[in-house]
Amino acid sequence: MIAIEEYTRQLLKDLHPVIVANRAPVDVQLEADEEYRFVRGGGGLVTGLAGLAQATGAVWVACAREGPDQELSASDGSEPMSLQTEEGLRYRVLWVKPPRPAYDLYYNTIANPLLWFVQHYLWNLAEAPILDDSTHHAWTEGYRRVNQLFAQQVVNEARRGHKRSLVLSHDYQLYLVPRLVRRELPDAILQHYVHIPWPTPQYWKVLPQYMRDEIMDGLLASDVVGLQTRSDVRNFLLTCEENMGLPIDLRQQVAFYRGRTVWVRNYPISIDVREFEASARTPAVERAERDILRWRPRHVIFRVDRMDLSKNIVRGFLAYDRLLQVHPEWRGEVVFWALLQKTRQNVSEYREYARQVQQAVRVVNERHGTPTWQPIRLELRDDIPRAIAGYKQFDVLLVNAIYDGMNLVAKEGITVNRRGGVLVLSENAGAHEELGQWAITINPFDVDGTAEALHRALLMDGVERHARAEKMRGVVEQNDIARWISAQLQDLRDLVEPAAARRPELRQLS
Ligand code: GDG
Repeated sequence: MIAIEEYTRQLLKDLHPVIVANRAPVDVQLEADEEYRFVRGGGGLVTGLAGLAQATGAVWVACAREGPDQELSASDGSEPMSLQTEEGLRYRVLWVKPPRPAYDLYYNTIANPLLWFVQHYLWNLAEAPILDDSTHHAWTEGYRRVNQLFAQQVVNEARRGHKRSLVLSHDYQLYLVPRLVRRELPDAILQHYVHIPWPTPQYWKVLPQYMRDEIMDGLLASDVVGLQTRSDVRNFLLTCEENMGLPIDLRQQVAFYRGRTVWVRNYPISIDVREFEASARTPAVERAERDILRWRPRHVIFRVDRMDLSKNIVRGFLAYDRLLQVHPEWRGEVVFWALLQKTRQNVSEYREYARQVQQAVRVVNERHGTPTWQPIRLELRDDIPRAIAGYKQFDVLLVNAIYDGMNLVAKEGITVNRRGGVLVLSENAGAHEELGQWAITINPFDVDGTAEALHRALLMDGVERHARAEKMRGVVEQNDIARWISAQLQDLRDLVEPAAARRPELRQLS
């Protein structure tokens, strides 16, 4: 469990914390014996917030998304449900139960294709998006409606307690929640954290004005808006200024809206270093590592990703193709191992992307492969122990995201790698602000540049590789997940509390 410092504990003592996220901290599985099993969910958000939920006993408001969630939550009254994982971690989850069609519009029409694409600059604007009445319908009947259901559960939970509420809401699915909660709970402390990049004000104008204004109005009801990087903070404030006409202060990192001061801060998300190192020593990981040792050649270039368009998987293979053409000496000496997970298959762009990824692998393997050597090893599987074994064994880790909020793969990989592996890192991944100095930086669109970066990484001598790896490990160790949590809570104490005490009349205006 993440250690929470004493002042944090003191701060939380007088508050009623509520975490709000689309996903619950556990994945619900229904076993053959009709018993439910609760497995800790994957991903950075859960790792970060699970520690906080554990330490504070915060209720976690989340969506009943799929079959087992829905079946379990159907028996749920209006009280939070206590769920215990096999490791003995207990969470209190309050389910939001949107009707299936509303959830579909919210998640598969607005959040994932539209907002995710806007925030990662994924549209080819000459062709897409085409917004029409169906988008408007998805916004009003899906996104707005599900956000209302979330806010209602937050308010229900807040009213159960007698203390002032601290509502920590998360990510692009829930931008309207802070405003909806503020209307009912004017005195609550609200923080909304955005895990994905915040694009420029101009790019937000892909969305119709009512939509982008509603998003900003929603978020700006928070006391603090948290983002991953300094560049996200700047883009957010410029969006306030240019798209909303608001006064801002870039140096103080604040926007002024409806008589209130909104603090905009960057908190780079991270990993639980100690826990991650421990997980790298588990039997499942060691088993996977033994398997890798059976087939690995001298050099392994590794990547692990959800098959998301933002991760730039196809260009990664094109760059490798270039490497093998321009530097044929690597043929037979290296394998590019890609461990990929299918994701968001209800969205047509993702189904098409999965096809393109597999096609690119076929082309490279046919072009360069020999009877004894397959240049790319593609594994489509959801297997965290195997991913961690890959982290331990890589010589080069390729993270070439088009844009990425943070990218935890980069941080996890360098933390447990045993070979002085080199990180080839996109300048547009949030992690680049912390690690860029010791990684090999690439422009993710430049496949020749990426090929040269891979070449340089493969050639780098042991002393330099280990020195760079050591520096990067140090940065992650210092800025680990406990720091992510405590920096946010410290700001809530330092920024929100004094401001609220000094200007009570303004709080009432919201
Ligand atoms: C979003 C933002 C931001 C690896 N193999 C498997 C698996 N993993 C884990 C990794 C890592 C996570 O998945 C991926 O995290 P990323 O941060 O790289 O990327 P997103 O999923 O896009 O996360 C991102 C993050 O939120 C946190 O704020 O950093 O920028 O896009 O932890 O170890 N997970 C599962 N199966 C595997 O085989 N389930």
